[in-house]
Amino acid sequence: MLTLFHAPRSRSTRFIWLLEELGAPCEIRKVDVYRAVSNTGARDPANPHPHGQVPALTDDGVLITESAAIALYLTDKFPAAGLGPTVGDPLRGPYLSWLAYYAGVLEPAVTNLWKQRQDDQDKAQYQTMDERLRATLEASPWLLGERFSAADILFVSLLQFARQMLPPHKAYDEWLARANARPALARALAKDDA
Ligand SMILES: N[C@@H](CCC(=O)N[C@@H](CS)C(=O)NCC(=O)O)C(=O)O
Repeated sequence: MLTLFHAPRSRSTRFIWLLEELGAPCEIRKVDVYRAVSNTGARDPANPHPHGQVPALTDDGVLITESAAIALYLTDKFPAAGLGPTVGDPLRGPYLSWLAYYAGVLEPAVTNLWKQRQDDQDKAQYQTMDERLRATLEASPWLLGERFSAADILFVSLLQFARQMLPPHKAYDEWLARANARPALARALAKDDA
């Protein structure tokens, strides 16, 4: 039994989307992550995430946290949906690389940009990331070429939240538009704050 610990319009929304893409049954349990709003300083005791954040996923009591890990866990658990290349597939390496790139390169780069604290090295790294992503998306519709995957969901969901996290460019806008047209996303958004 899967349970997703979720807050509307947050990083857990992307997993309602992924679960819809996978056709995977899952209980969605809303938790409070906004300690400042609730103004108690306490974590929501219903949230098993060790930092009191979302997303968190449990599978028969086993806890999985961190977006890249949750994406890999779910696509491995439901391989028939084809949302993540499995071991032995030549795209497995690129898939793992993009998931790790999301957590290790994109998230820190856009956080520095967002908080306006980029030094020269951060600016250079951001530019390198932009060039690599653009080149990938100018050559193919998705990060893995013709194949849509959970890696696209991680990256695109950041753009859905704040398009300005990547520079203006047709390749990004078209990527976003392709992803936004997916019926599973519309179903997910209907459940986001239900
Ligand atoms: N590295 C984590 C980041 C999770 C995260 O920052 N979640 C935000 C919501 S989008 C959160 O729970 N913020 C509330 C808090 O930190 O107290 C992941 O990718 O899963």
